Amino acid sequence: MFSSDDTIVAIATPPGRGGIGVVRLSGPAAHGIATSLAGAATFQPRHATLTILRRAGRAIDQAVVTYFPAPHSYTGEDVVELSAHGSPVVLDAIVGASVAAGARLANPGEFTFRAYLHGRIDLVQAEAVRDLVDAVTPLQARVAFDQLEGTLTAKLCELDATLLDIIAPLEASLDFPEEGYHFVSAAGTARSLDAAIADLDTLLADARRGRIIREGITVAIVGRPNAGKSSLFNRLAGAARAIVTAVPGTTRDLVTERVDVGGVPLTLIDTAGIRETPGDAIEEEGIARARQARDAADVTIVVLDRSQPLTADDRGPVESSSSRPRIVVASKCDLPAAWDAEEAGARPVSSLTDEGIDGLRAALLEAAGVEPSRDRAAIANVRHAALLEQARDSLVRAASAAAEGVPEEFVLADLHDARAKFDEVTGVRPHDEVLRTIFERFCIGK
Ligand SMILES: Nc1nc2c(ncn2[C@@H]2O[C@H](COP(=O)(O)OP(=O)(O)OP(=O)(O)O)[C@@H](O)[C@H]2O)c(=O)[nH]1
Ligand SMILES: [Mg+2]
Repeated sequence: MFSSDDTIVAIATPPGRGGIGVVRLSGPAAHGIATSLAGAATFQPRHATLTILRRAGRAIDQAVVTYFPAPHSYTGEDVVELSAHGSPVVLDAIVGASVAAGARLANPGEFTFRAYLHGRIDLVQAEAVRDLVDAVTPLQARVAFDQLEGTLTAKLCELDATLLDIIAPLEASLDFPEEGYHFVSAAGTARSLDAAIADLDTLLADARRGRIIREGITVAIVGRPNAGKSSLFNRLAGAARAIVTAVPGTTRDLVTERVDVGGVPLTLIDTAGIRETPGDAIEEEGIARARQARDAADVTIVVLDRSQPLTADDRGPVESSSSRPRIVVASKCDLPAAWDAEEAGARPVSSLTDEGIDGLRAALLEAAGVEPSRDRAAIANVRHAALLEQARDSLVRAASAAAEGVPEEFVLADLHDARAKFDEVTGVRPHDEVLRTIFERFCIGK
């Protein structure tokens, strides 16, 4: 995919201006290029050296040069970091001088790819680097950092060791083909496999939570006209985004806003009030969109006005959302109650006084399946989840084959398939296509 015997260069800090900007070189010529730019004989490993970088004798900038000899560097190759003043003009000039001295411009993700290629990190960790750089909430950053620390890889190693323990006696009994299942009973194998499947299930159960942390969830706010949906939306969004009036049927279009709730990015959607007999064609279209938003959302908030008696128009939103994650709120709880919220299983909230709003935020995370206090490594990556599902299928096949006393080689074939999927997650057996899609999504300089 990428060639890796040359020396690459890129600006490692974000585009724009800053106090400092870093240009990174990696490859066999990194040290030589840096010394030629600095007019120095050599740089001491891992020492910050203040020097002046020049191109064709003309000074570009003063910079701090740090040399990390292979293999103790980010990429596992010789790496030099040049910290100069953070001006795009200066940094471009340093990159240009490096290229003139023999470096090549790095492709997106190429530094991390080299780290992977030289065994400094596995594929899960490489993906974690990208997720960490891309994180927009503190929780996303923490989950990514857990993966960078190798939490998922460690779990997969444990599972793999369990599989090897099951495989070894099966392989051994293959050497005695006449009788079958020599060193282990078929039922015992099936039992061990069931335990391994249960372990994998725990890991997969976390995958949904991981996806939510990474990608966030959509929350649709629905209810009859004038129930207080837009007011609640604005309160949760922390800004007066949607129009609020005393006129029923104020909201027509869907209004969306991204908010961070407990580290999870939420896309809130305010919708038109749903009623059976819309006033006009515009309201009718608004209601159709409200229904679509409700059906597509991960969680629905159904708003019932507690200050008014319930009507037939309240029943629709309650009933249509009952089979999916949803929260029923009793709005305007600062006003005298027309019905009993507790009896109706609704959480009292007031967008005016803020009562019940914090509790609602926590309930949203719970309804989405993210408990904010849980502190486990999560599979945040669709690629990982898909591969582990496939591994699970193979294990289930192997377990039922063993339980039926099917000859060992068939059980073994499925077990080897499952291990191959584990290897694919960590990148022991990568496909070029997979590598390309993973590293393409990096930015240059990472
Ligand atoms: N006292 C009080 N009034 C509220 C509260 N929430 C909303 N209201 C009032 O109820 C009326 C309707 O509020 P909206 O937020 O526009 O209701 P909606 O459900 O978006 O209405 P539509 O967009 O027409 O479907 C407005 O007059 C709000 O001021 C609340 O918590 N307390
Ligand atoms: Mg509204």
